[in-house]
Amino acid sequence: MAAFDWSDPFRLTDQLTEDERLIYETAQSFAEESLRPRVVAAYQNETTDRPIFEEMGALGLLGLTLPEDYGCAGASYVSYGLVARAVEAVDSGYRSMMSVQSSLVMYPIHAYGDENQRRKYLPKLASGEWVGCFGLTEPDAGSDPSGMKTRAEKIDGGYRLSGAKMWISNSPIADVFVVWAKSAAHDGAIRGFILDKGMKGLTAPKIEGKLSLRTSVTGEIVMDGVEVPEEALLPNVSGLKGPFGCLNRARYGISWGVMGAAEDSWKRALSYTMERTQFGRPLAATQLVQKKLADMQTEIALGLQASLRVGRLFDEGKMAPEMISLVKRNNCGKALDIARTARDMHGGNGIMGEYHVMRHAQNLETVNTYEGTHDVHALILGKAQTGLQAFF
Ligand code: TGC
Ligand code: FAD
Repeated sequence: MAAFDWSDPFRLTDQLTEDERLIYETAQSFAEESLRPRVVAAYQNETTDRPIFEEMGALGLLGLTLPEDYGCAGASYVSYGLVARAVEAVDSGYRSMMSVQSSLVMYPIHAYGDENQRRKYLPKLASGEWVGCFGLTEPDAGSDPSGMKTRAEKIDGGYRLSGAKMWISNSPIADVFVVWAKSAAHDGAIRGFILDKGMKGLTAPKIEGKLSLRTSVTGEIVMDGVEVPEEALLPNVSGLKGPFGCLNRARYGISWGVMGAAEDSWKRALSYTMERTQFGRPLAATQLVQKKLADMQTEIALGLQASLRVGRLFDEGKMAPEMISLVKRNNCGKALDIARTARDMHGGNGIMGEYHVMRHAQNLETVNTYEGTHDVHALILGKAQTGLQAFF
């Protein structure tokens, strides 16, 4: 009979390739040695540390799955998930910075762009010299991006973009803006455009006062008649499947990432309750606490195993978006419950920054909402089962 490893119940590590293990260890060392020491102050002061992009770039963590020709690692989707897990074990905001750059900016430029666009943007985004953002959501179009008002109008030699995007990760510090707009020249279809910082009429004010995801800056993108050349259009995709293709990748990464935040919360709850004595014995010696720990261990083991399965299917070209909805939704919901419970198990200390658990819980409120809310993913899964559209 094999020994039971309580911290890796299904021996996930044994299911990884040597390369995947190495990438995970690299990301974990970076996250714990470089990100962990600054996260409490960064969260409290709501500061986004731009050099983190360059640090991630130097380790090859940006655009991880894209080809080496563009300065990327050409690694598997399982590796990408493992990086998200390692980084989000420290903070969801840091994972957000990494996954927006990789899945929502570099991926569409690679998948939908032409060779000139790839050569111009990807190496600098891979190194972290340039920061990217992805503008889909608008003040009046969140869960229903088809309701977007941003318009691209054809002008001589290019397009004029007008509209506003809301809740855009990285936008106030971005050099590169991947923006989705309805284009009259393409029968009103949603098309992607790459905008550069400094273009006339383009601004990206910061959204102040978030109580969640405070290490990752969020802003608007305001386009007041921004004129872009023809070369700014992403030529190889039309319609909502463009942004959704990017979201598939980011949502998949999130399903791993939130398990990292959950694991950190669980292990902190375990060590805290082992050490904290009340009523003459460790809290961990009580039945209620052990049940909570068992529930955490179970949901994390199942969630990681599910993400690994989806990652393997992704790498084999057999991914269906509904699989991603399933793991994004379930893992976010479970991680949020785990972080809230871990906060509770820390008693009063649980509200303090240095114990990390309340920050995870606050962050996971956002992660449960962005990239398709928990309920929107339920409707996607409901539609897949019934064939019935229940969005409206
Ligand atoms: P629907 O009619 O279902 O589809 C329209 C077209 O899109 C295609 N499609 C997909 N393609 C690839 N992957 C997917 N997952 C796809 N889902 C749909 C579909 O085949 C169709 O193509 P075609 O060729 O027939 O035109 O679209 P709908 O308007 O009814 O959409 C419904 C719904 C609710 C599923 C969708 O709108 C949705 O997912 N809403 C959630 C919005 C969302 O996730 N927003 C995310 C914004 S970005 C963000 O949050 C970044 S946070 C980043 C961070 O900091 O980490
Ligand atoms: P709404 O769509 O108004 O939803 C409000 C509530 O109604 C939710 O509970 C939802 O589940 C529910 N609801 C909606 N429709 C239905 C329905 N048909 N049936 C039942 N219930 C429904 N977007 C980007 O484009 N780029 C980014 O980089 C980005 N980063 C973000 C960073 C942060 C910190 C945050 C908070 C958001 C970010 N977003 C980004 C936006 C995010 O994707 C949206 O907030 C999300 O899609 C939900 O849209 P909404 O906020 O408009 O909520």
